[in-house]
Amino acid sequence: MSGFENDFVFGGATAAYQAEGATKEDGKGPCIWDEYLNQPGSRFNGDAASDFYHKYKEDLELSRKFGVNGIRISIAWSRVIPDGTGEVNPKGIKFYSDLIDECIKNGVEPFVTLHHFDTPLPLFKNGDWLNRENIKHFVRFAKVCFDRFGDRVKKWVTFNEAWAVAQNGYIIGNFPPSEKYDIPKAVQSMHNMMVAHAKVVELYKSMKLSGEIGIIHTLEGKYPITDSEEDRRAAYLDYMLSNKFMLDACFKGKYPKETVETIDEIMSKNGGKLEIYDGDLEVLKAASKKIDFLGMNYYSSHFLKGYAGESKIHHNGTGEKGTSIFALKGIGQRVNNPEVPTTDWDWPIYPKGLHDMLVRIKNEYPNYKKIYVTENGMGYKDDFEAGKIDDTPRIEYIKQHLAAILQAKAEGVVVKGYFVWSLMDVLSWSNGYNKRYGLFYVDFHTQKRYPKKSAYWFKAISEAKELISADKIIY
Ligand code: BGP
Repeated sequence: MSGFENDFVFGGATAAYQAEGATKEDGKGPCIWDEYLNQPGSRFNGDAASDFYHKYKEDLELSRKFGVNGIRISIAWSRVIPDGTGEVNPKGIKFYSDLIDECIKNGVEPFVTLHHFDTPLPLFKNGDWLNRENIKHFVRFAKVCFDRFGDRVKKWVTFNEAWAVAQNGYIIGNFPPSEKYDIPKAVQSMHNMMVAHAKVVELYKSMKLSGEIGIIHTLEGKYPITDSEEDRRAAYLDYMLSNKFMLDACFKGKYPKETVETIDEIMSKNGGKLEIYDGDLEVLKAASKKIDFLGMNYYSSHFLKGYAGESKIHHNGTGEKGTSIFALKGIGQRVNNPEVPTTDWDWPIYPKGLHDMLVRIKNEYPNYKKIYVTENGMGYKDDFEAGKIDDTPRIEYIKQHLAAILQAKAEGVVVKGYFVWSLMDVLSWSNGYNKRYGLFYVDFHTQKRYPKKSAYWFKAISEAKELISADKIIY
């Protein structure tokens, strides 16, 4: 396949807390990040972020001008229901209503996520996704959103990256509540989020609105670094924990025997046991028959080596290349593959992993209907030269990943869109503002936007519907 069909979405992605700023304006309640990133010693926070709250019209106009015909936004739960459970905030509703109208006016289709890491503070303190009570509050929040915006929003996403919530919060410790190596909590919270997802899918379908609903998973490929039995086993275990457990929940509507046995093994090595409550499996089953699409975030793959020791992790949050450590008890160790380049934050750049994962979804979950690649992009320390940002390495990164998508499409995988993370530069949760991803550069002092070379290139491919070399772009 040489090109993309006419209805392929060339989008840009954002998330409420990373982009909006205005964290205390118009009755917004705090989410967990407002507290977490305002603790003494924190290097940055999202108080201003990219000021999308005030500048969204400009960002959407830029989108239109640069051929971006889809946008991922998320609705901050605590802007709509400030304490997560009580009164609805009319100003929060108005903000999202106006934002959605503005997207549509500009021909930029909104893909709207209900949970992008930003649980309202009281519910977070209450146990977040480990507290099953919070499921019903989330379903209520979803109902408010479907009631108010469901006439105009045609693409809904329940959760963004439940794996990131669980892994970063309970295993790596670089997201709140900053716990480390607690794999049992991570697994339990993932299961609970899958139940919450399934209940929201059920709700949406029962409302007979004319749109579609899906979920976004971050799906990193897991490859053994050698062909040894131990390394293959490590890759298998990491794949099971990070990817297969929740894909099974969403698209098979159950945890097959092999999944249950492997997760039990991982849990018992780490001193825990997964609790599945009465009715959970029925809810998962019902939603698996109704889900309309899979959103797949893909940045990287990992190379695994067998590992028999205790868990040991160092998160590279500053871009000092080569400082990451990641080894998990009962699973394996992620190691450097000398043949694969990495970003400054040690993320392997491996477009083949995207192709392989797309094909794997098609083969293992034949009921998947369609996939949107809902995030892909390159964290990069952009050089700002008097308003010119030549980010050719980012263009190369995106181009290679789009080529991987084209290859998967040629092999029969249904992929209907691609969203660059991120539309404009935004806050990076655990890295700050120097890890930039945007098509549009944001000067965080003035909040002025500057199209990068990648924006001009993205416009060219969105118009041509095929890949174009970066050399063809006059910038
Ligand atoms: C995904 C998140 C995004 C975004 C992106 C880049 O996990 O959905 O919100 O942040 O990763 O990650 P980072 O900012 O950590 O580099």
